Amino acid sequence: MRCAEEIITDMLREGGVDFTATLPCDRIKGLLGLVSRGFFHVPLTREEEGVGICAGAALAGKRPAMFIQNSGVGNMINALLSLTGFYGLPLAVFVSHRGIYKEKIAAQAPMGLKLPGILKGAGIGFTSIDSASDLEQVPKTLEDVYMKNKIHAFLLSPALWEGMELKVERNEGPEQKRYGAEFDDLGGEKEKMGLARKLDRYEMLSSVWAALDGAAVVCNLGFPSRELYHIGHRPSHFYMLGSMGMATPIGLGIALSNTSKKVIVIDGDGSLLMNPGTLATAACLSGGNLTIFAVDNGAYGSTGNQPTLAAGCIDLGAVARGFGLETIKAAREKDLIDALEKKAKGPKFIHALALPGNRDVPVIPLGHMEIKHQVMEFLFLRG
Ligand SMILES: Cc1ncc(C[n+]2csc(CCOP(=O)(O)OP(=O)(O)O)c2C)c(N)n1
Repeated sequence: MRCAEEIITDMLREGGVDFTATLPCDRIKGLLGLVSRGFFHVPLTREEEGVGICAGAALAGKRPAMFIQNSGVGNMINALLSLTGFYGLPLAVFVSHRGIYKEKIAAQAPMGLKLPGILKGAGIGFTSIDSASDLEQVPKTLEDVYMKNKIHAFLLSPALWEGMELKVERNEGPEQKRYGAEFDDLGGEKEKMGLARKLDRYEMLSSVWAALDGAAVVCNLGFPSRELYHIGHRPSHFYMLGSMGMATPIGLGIALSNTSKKVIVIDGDGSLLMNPGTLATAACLSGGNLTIFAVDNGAYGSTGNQPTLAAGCIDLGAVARGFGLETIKAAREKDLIDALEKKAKGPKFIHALALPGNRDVPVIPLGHMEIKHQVMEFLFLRG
């Protein structure tokens, strides 16, 4: 029996799709692997960017399709309406519909449950795909998208994949391409300078955990927060449960509002690339109480280690320096701790070079309101 991922990719091929753009979700990593290997593929930094790229591709005569998580639809609405829809360009959007079926992450529910209403309100057509038999609707709808220049979203329920597991490695992400010369390609020098990647995120967070004491810590969503909680909870930790790209903005907001506390943001390369403009705001507005600890593992770790553009093409440290942030590159335990403890006049960006990989730790047992209240109590403490 062909699995759902293979059926979909066959339908794409038959429907003439020749341009794909993806931003990963854990629940469609099998599909993403097939798409990135089988079609012209653009790995995105932000879903909204994909709308623009696909609009350009459609102008150039392509049949574009996007593959994203439903949270990303929230990042796309304006561009979908004022660009794709307005100019009458075709776009098929395959959406991993989270928060509706056997969902472990509560923060997926708000967008997941409201998504059909949001699409309806925006006048965007959609088809809910809950089982293999629903896939029969895809070919005709795809034809409509490209022949009648429509936007259409296919909402892929996690129920679809049940019992139809991809037979090839299910966890296989998109092809591990190298996107250009590796920025830190210093040969043997890298080792001597202590910039060779030796620690994964869990090892890195364990190494610096003690140095986070006393600071308000905003931690990136997914495995970074789960791992930090597992290493050791403090009431000063704001664990993000959703809202990718918001770690540094949240930390910046705290740092601007409470200058008596040190604020440390544990961000990720994928999340920073989704919202790099926040580094400009941080560099220009914040003071020495803000530190951005950017765990650069070159991957969307939490969704299956699909490579980000930081895996060889983008030097995040150089980006941060370009915006005017004091930047320190580090990979070894001692250097990471020294970097955190180093006094700085302005905001500091620690480019923490890590290996990809997640530790299989459980989801955080605290409720979101409990997390909020603990952090607020910590922030209102004097001294
Ligand atoms: C808008 C949006 N798009 C996609 C996702 C799915 N998602 C959750 S975590 C994550 C990866 C984050 O990668 P990175 O910031 O590099 O951190 P890492 O997990 O590698 O430490 C993705 C793509 C999401 N939650 N929100």
